Amino acid sequence: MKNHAADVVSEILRVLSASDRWLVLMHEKPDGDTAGCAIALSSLGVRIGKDVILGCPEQFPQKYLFMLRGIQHRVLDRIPDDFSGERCVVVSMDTSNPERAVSGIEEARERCTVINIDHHPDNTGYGHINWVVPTASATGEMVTELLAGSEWGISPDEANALYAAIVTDNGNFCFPSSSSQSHECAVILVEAGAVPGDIAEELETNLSVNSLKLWGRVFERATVFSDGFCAVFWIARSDFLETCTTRQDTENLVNFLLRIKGVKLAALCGEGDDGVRVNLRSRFPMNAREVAARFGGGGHVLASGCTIREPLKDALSALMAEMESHASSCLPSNK
Ligand SMILES: [Mn+2]
Repeated sequence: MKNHAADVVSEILRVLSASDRWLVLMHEKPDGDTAGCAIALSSLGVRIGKDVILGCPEQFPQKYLFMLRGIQHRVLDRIPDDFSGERCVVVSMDTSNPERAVSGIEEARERCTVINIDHHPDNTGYGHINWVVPTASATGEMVTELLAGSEWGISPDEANALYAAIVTDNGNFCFPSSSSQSHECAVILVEAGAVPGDIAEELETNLSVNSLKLWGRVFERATVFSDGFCAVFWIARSDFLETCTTRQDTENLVNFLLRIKGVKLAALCGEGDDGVRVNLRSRFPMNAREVAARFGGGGHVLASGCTIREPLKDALSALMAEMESHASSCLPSNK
């Protein structure tokens, strides 16, 4: 497999090897990619005798519990103060900035080495070692490369976690981000013991009836606008309460809007305690990240997000106006 960055990879392996205590972190609202990467690296740490903490900024999502295979995780609201010294390393997975990480990562930087492994193009480079590969379809590809290139190899459980990380982020190799590199990683992981059929079953047959009831409400509200190029739907806080669901039941829900013929820019607005969380998805030539950036958000060109601190109704109309103006700037010939 072609090596993205031999120097940084060997530097990361050197630091991991030299450190006795690893704190491996997932980002807020953990998705399959951050969870799979953090679990795989934690599993490696346990396997080679390191003292490992797998840290999650909030409750670990039920649907990814299958990846843990006995690896303990801890919900952390802050990086522990005693995590300090040259034998300690923090590894932040798939996390583009300190705000999305367990809090205190910038202070921890003064006390120990911070490694930042990510594929978000807007990564702020907050680590001592920053390995950012925007062309990777998932951070899982990078961690596959890291482990495959190490003396420790990849165990079957780690291979399963990394395979799940990759397929959840690149839509089962269907998103434009999927590359020959993605498929090469799949070969490495299957040879290391990943079982794609089992992972697909874990990932695809885990719905609760409550989440379907939530989705039913949301689908009912689908609105297509801007000459059929844009689509939105929304969730009020009361929908979560009445269907006994949480934001975790909405991961990738926005992708359904892109299945409407002709839609190239789609958004899901979810009302939360601290504003309206917006998930955006686009197809070329529309740029979801540009729209998210108008509201202070970020992410990938085709998949991004932001939070709008307005009442739901106002957030929705501001967002739709921004989407409409983006659509007309991208597709002038269609107007
Ligand atoms: Mn990712």
